[in-house]
Formats: sequence, C-alpha cells, structure tokens
Amino acid sequence: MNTQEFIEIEDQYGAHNYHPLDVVIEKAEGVWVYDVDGKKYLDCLSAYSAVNQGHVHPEILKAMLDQAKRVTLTSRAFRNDQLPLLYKELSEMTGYEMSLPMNSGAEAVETAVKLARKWAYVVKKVPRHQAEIIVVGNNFHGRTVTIVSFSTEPSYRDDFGPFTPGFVIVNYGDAQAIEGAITPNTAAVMLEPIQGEAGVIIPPDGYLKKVSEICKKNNVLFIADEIQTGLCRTGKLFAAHYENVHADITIVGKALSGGFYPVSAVLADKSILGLFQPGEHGSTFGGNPLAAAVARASLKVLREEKLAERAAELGTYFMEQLSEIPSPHVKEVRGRGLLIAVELHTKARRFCEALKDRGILAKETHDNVIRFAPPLVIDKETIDWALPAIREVLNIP
Ligand code: IF1
Repeated sequence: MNTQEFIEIEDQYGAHNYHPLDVVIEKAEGVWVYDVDGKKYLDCLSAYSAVNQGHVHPEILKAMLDQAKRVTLTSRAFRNDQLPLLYKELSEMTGYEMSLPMNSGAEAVETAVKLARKWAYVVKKVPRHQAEIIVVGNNFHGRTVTIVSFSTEPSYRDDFGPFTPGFVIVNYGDAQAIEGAITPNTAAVMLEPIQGEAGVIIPPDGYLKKVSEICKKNNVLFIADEIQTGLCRTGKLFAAHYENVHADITIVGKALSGGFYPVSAVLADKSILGLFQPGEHGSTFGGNPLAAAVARASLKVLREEKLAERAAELGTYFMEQLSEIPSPHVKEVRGRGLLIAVELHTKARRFCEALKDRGILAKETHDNVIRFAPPLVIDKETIDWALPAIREVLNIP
C-alpha cells in the first residue's frame, strides 16, 4: 500500500485527535526515517524528544530484545532483577536518592502531584485536601483530566470538565508572581524549565534560581518537569542545570526509553519519596523489567555517547546557522542545545509541509513556531545538508 491508502484507512477507523503531516513512516534509523513510498526524511522532531538517542539505537534494541526473551512483566507484587539496577543508576546519574517508575509522562506528573500533596499534609501540616500547587501559564504537562484542569490552552481543557481543584496559575517567567501566589497551603511550584509545547519559551536568566530560592524560603517544593527538556536535549543532563538548580522533584520520561517503550519516573530524595507507603500508589506496568532494562540502556547511551555535550555543541552551531538565514517570515530563532524554535510572523504549517517535500520532518507548535529538535546523534554534516532546504523554505512567498 502507498501513503494515500494508509491515510484513508487511518482516517476511516482512527479517532482524529491529531493532524499529522501526510507521511507514513515504515522504518527509522538514527536521524533518518523512511516512508512507505521509499522516501527518506531527516527527523527534526525526535518524537517530541523521546528519541534523543536516535531511532532504533542498536544498544537499546539489544537490551530490549535480550530482556524480552527473559521476562517482560512481573507486576510489583514481586521483585525483578532490572528495577533495582535502574534505581541505582538513576540515582548515581541524577543525584537524587530515590525514584518511582511509571509509564507515560502524564502518569509521572500525576505521581508528582500526589507526592507533593502528601508531603504538604504529612510534613508541612497543611490541612487535608487544601494543598495548592502553583503552575504557570502556557504550561504543558500531559493530557489527564487533572493535568488539563490547570492548562491555559482552551482546546486542551474546555470540553473535559469538571476539573480538579487545588492549582493556582501565574505568568511564566515572573518569579515575584510565584512569591505572591504562595499561601500557607502551598505545597509546590511545578513548571517546565523551558516550555516546549508553548513554543520553546526560555525564561529570563535567573528565573529558575529565583523560583528555587523562593520555594526554599517558603517551605514549598520545587517540581521541575524535565520530560521534554531533560536527558541531554538542551545541552545539559537537565535544563535546570543551566542555573545550577536541583529541583526537589524532577520528572523524566520520553528519552528515558530512547523511544522504545513508555518509561517515566519521578526523582526525589528520601525525605520526599520516602513518604509513599506500600500500596498507596503504583501501576501495572510501572517498573517492569523490560522498561527498566530499556531505560538502563537508554541512560547508558546518553552517558557513553556524551549526548549532552553533543547537543550543546551542535545546537549552538545549528542555531547560529538558522539565525543567519535571511527571511521575511522569521521573527526569532531561539533555543537551548538541540531544542530549537524558529518563530515566524505567520502560521508555520505550510512551511512544515514544504520542509516535508524537501525531506525534512519538522512540526509546527502553537501556530507560528517551527520546532527543530533532531535526535542528539545528528552530526554537523547532516545539519549542513539540511540548511539549504531550510533556507529555501524560509523564503517561499
Ligand atoms: C501530545 C505537546 C510536546 C511534555 C511535558 C509532560 C508530558 C509532555 C513537558 C506528558 C508530553 C508530548 C505529548 C504529545 C505531544 C508532545 C508535546 F505538544 F503535546 F506538548 F512534546 F510538546 N510534560 N509532550 O512535553 O508526557 O504523557 O505524553 O508521555 O499529547 O500531543 P506523555
């Protein structure tokens, strides 16, 4: 079957909860993906930063296959030989004493919300069911009803109420607004160190540090959602590290599995994660041996291939080159590492379609922004290969 035939089947039988580009991918390797018509594309989305290690990384594939032949799922009613090793390797790599494994990013965000609320009631003595969590405008933390309860994007929340209470929304980038929103019932502040879905919004210098200090001063937990910005994407292990901030709770997902399997986790010290008692929280697949083996291999690739340093170096180069492209459409080029946005004066969709026609897959976000976030294993030669096509597209009438 060809592209059109696949699309017709998808349109007939599948819910239309996305508006994907008309490319039907049948194979992927490294930074390249291949469609059913035999066309080759440079992936500049990396499945929203889940494929930092490159598509079908051989080491992660081997770890997955080897583990799948042994045991895939034990449930947490019993123990397995992979999860303890993942716990230890996550702690050594991130500096957190403990972690709690889940599956999707949203599940890990929900876990962090429950953990912060429990900490408020048990440690801070906030009266039960009055805990407040401060979040920021244009946030994206997932799609569950609780999470969209504090979304400021009407299409993500308006048809899905009634909503979960206990969230206070302030402007992103304004540390004083956070201080002003703190009450005796505030459990935590939760935010993305860089707002991905909002269009790669980078906060003012010092913002994360100030928020962290305000949280410490007011006995409030700082929760960093690094599901998209973490694990080397922005040129450091965590984006919060650009300001030397070590959040009380850090949430990871996506590249934790290199795109092979849904694996997420909440990272924190024992004084916080030690609050969960047996049976209070969990999930069928959370912490399964297959997920743990895949995550261990994914983290190993990040370390051994020095993907943070690579993202920093190649991201700087890519952004410099993009910034030098003369174009009547470009308003701003911004980013950190290989999380790059080209903001246009106009809607970005048609430019993404034109890029697709030239063998580059990029996705528009928030209407006017083209996100360039290739796998971190990209090389300078491939960036140089892509630039002429990007230059051409940024100058279509
Ligand atoms: C979609 C967006 C990106 C995330 C952050 C939590 C989650 C995500 C910072 C939830 C997930 C994904 C979800 C996917 C598209 C993509 C996305 F455009 F939706 F917002 F990346 F920018 N925190 N982001 O970015 O993790 O439950 O998806 O594993 O829902 O369309 P998840």
